[in-house]
Amino acid sequence: MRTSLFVLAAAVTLSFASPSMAQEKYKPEYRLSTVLGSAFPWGKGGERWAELVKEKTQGRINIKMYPGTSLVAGDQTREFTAIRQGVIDLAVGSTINWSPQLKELNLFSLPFLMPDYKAVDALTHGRVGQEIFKVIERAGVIPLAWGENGYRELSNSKREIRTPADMKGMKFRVVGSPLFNDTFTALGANPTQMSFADAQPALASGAVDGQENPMSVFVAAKLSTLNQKYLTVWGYVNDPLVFVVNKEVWASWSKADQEAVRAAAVQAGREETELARKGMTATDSSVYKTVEGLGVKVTRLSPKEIDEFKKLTRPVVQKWTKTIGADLVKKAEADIAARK
Ligand code: X2X
Repeated sequence: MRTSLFVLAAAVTLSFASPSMAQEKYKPEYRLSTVLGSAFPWGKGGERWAELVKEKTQGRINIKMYPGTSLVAGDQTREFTAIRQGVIDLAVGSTINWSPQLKELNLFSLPFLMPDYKAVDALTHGRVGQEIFKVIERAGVIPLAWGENGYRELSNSKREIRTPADMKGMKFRVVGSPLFNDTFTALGANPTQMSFADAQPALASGAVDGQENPMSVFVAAKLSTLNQKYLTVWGYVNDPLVFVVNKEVWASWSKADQEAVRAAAVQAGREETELARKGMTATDSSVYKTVEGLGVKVTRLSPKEIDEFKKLTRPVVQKWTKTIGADLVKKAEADIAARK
């Protein structure tokens, strides 16, 4: 009796005192989900996070990346639920793909909300970003840092698009948030929702005429070889990424390791965002030239031309503001107006 009590006491003391005991709860490998792989800034960001975590935790936390949302059989819109349930340990995910579960995330998909990168940063790195993080945390997932997929530009196989009339009846693949259906319908086009994996054969076969994705995705996924000969730069939506960890996994790590994972996410997010914006800044617009070099007609719209699209999608903004929350949208608009 006395001995067993002693053993028990010793075990309890040890489990508090010895970090190596706590470490036994660590998994040999953690699964990180992304939609896009290492040919894209998004996937590079995921890999960089894993690399920095390994370094900062001296190998205690070992992350393997699963691109193509393969842990949910490619179904991007189920990714958030899988993170919550622990099927996925970590993710670098798009606000678009998680918006079916978290209605506030539709904020970033409101058409023509964020006119430039400063507007994006005013949201993600301001009080709106903090509020969004609270929403994610309330849903049982730990948010750590922001990244970026990028401004989503419009491509198609049929003709140059300069006005909404040019989109009339054109079939577009859109991502899995119903907000995109509303936007494309308001513009007179014919949207169809499908995953990114399904989009590529659909573009190749001509089942759909066009799609919308960032320039970096257009280039790395070689969309010009999938009949995409016209590209309109209209900057209607930017697609931020969020670095997150499953709650139980997070709780299983020591405080020091949690902070290491967070710092790694912040650094990887910063580097990833820079990469996602490369060649699309005021001083370097080389990406557009690269795409023209692929035989694609690139049309860059003036603010006045963009206004026509904006006008037609205003009812969509009004409708979805109710879903997202009028307060949050108002804050976002105010912070964008006040951006430096
Ligand atoms: O599916 C897309 O278009 C992509 C890759 O950009 C997202 O995951 C939002």
